Amino acid sequence: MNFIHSADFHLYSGNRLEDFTASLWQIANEAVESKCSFIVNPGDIFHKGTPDNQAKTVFSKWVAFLKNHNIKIFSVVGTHDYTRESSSLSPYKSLELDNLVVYDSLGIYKEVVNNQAITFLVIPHLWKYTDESTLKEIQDKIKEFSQIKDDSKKIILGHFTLEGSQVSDSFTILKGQSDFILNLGIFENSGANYILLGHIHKPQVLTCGKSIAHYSGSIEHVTWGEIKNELGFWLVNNWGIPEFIPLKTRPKQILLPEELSSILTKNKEELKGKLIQVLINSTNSNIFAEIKKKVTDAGAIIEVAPLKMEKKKEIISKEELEKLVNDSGYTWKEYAQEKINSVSIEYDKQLLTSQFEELLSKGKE
Ligand SMILES: [Mn+2]
Repeated sequence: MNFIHSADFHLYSGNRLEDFTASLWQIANEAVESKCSFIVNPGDIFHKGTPDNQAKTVFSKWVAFLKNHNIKIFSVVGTHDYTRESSSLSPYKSLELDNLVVYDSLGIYKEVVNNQAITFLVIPHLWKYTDESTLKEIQDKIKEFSQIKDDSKKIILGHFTLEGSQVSDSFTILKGQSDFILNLGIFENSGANYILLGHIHKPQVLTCGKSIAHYSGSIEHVTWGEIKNELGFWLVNNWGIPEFIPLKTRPKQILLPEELSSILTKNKEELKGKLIQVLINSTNSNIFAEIKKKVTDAGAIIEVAPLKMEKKKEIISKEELEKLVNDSGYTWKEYAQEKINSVSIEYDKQLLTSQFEELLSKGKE
């Protein structure tokens, strides 16, 4: 039996939905070609707890296609799917579809797929994650899970941060940082065949003793801070070791206005089909419009393949940032760390980290 592990779809009409959709279909096609019986998604199918119709349509078509190919989906409510009253997946759960299973609470679930018994231990996004009792509850479930001695395959599906996981090349989650962070060590005697996770957008494998955990990462870059992350998903053949299958995604490039000008003059073909972000150190919308016009005036690029420009968030100039850092008496690294530590929500922390990475690399030039 074969299956795919892919998390963090982040479907949202406001963020390059066609690019995310393209990734989704690569996964579906691979699932069919590799004769997968099911796909697991440990969280964040949608970017919003109340997803828009476009995003819902994309997902619904995907589910229908997989249904026609007799491929089941096991999904978990993630941070982004979650709202206090319900979740983006609640309507799907209510439909009781044959091929889409929605897990929205901590628990052990027994399933049968093509005559193969599978036991899932599911740890979705949990609202009261700071609660000591939540950790106790999870530990009790792991114990209960470990005591199941039957012929079923045992899979842990979770949407949380593991201590030691890498958000980006230069940022690793350490113990004691806020958010719902678990140590892989707690799964040591779980007896799980696989620990398949969502939440961290960089694909990676973490090990601790007998425990091996996989993050699939996201299916497209959700933020600009993530653009260095490789993109793909895990394919498991015949209950073997997961194999990383890369996704073909739109190339992206961050440019300073002068770099853009240079490319437009020398080799505008280079921009074809790329997603470009131009860093402008001004909030003046005229300047943004002027840059956009320059790109649009290159005409042929847009005609051959759409060149998109995402509106850049306000960003301070290199000089201003240097002054801020110098005045603070910190080194660049300390300054960035200080800013990152000042936010309390882990996801914001990750985004800020990614943004800082970008700022710092530009700042050093
Ligand atoms: Mn996510």
